[in-house]
Amino acid sequence: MTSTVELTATDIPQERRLVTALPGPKSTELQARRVAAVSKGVSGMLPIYIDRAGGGILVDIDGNQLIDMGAGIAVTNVGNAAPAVVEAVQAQVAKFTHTCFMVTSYEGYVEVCEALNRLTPGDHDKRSALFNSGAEAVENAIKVSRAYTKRQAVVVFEHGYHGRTNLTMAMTAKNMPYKQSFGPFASEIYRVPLSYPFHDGNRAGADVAADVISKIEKEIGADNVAAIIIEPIAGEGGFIVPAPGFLPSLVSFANDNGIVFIADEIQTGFCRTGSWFASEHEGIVPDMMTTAKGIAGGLPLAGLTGRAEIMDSVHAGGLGGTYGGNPVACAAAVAAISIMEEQDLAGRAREIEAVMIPRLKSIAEKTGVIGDIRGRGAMIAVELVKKGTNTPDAEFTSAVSKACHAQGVVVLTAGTYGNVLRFLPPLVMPMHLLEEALDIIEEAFVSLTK
Ligand code: PLZ
Repeated sequence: MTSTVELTATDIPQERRLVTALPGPKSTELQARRVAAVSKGVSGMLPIYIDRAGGGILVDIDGNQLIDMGAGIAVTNVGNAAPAVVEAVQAQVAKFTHTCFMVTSYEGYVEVCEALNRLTPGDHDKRSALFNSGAEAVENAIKVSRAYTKRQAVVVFEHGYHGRTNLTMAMTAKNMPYKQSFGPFASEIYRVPLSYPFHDGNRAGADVAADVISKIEKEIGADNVAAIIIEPIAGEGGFIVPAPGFLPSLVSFANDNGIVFIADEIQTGFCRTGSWFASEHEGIVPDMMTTAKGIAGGLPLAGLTGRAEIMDSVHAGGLGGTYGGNPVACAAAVAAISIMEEQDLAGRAREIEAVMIPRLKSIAEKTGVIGDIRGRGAMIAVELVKKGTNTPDAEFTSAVSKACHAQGVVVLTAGTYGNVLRFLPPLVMPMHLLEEALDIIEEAFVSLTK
């Protein structure tokens, strides 16, 4: 067990500080090396190279200190290089780095599975398995659902994102940049509409779900469906929170028809939305859940957790991989989970929401270009539109994001239409830095709408 550490335990001063223009000379030099060495297929949002990070700050190699409003895409929920994580990793890495859990086992893997079984919704008997990446967890969720149900069809949603491997590309909605020219894609994937209140005229969740169910029955046949998989809040799709009732209706349809209901909580999990998992906000109990990102404080680890009878329906040896549940990543996860529990980081996420929402509302009123403010906890976004309409404005979104970057605030974009500015601060973000980031975001909006 890790000892209690202070909320933002880092020796990096928690202040934004620009000592060069961005990018600075050292980053510029590295960027040239990158272009010569790294495939162009791997894009980079900011040509800034990081030296150290902690709390709410990223320090680049030129000494600039940036406010981190992205947490490496919802990963460093406990902060970067959180001392308890560092300590656990250092201790483990000095003992052994790898055995392959399928060859000779170790406690850390079991401990992470126990934690997942305990923390995910529902008090039924559960089992878990560990993998290296979110996409790999999703792939395995589909494998297990198909083995359990002896059916093949998989239902996915518009605006959904599940990864970049071949199966998960088929499951991901957006073509550019994820799928373009990478086909052929896996078969037996069926896409249905998502409840998207801002763009569907605020239709009731149960009504949209009824349409989805009818579509499944007419076009696929409920008894051909192995799994329905959904992000309780669509992440890459633009932090779309489905209308209340949408998720529960789908869960009861799945339960009534022997379909495995999978919540992809890879982005929403681990206190991000103000509870351990976003499924809890609607009181749903998924049959299976995929997790990754926030689970291990930045080390690569992913989990698949589900009802014991589903998870144990696979033949021995059917699941695995060389590195899945690597001991160093497991040690990091055990430490990160302790931090989240001891410091009530779900409560912190709710505090972050309480600060952000009124500030974003005031920016919306001042500028008229924010059509929707949404999300939960420390997973908040604004959807940008042409003034007075709900027509997406991707160009303006990119301009705001660039203006924030130039001032040393790392914000991310998202959304099917590229017009969503999303905020995913580490949950240990000091409040004064959050306020400063919001000041800079506000300045960017105000100056660009003048
Ligand atoms: N499911 C819900 O959010 C990863 C993708 C970044 P991996 N999201 C960030 C990018 O452009 O590649 C994600 C997710 C949800 C699955 C995944 C996939 O997780 O760990 O990136 O494979």
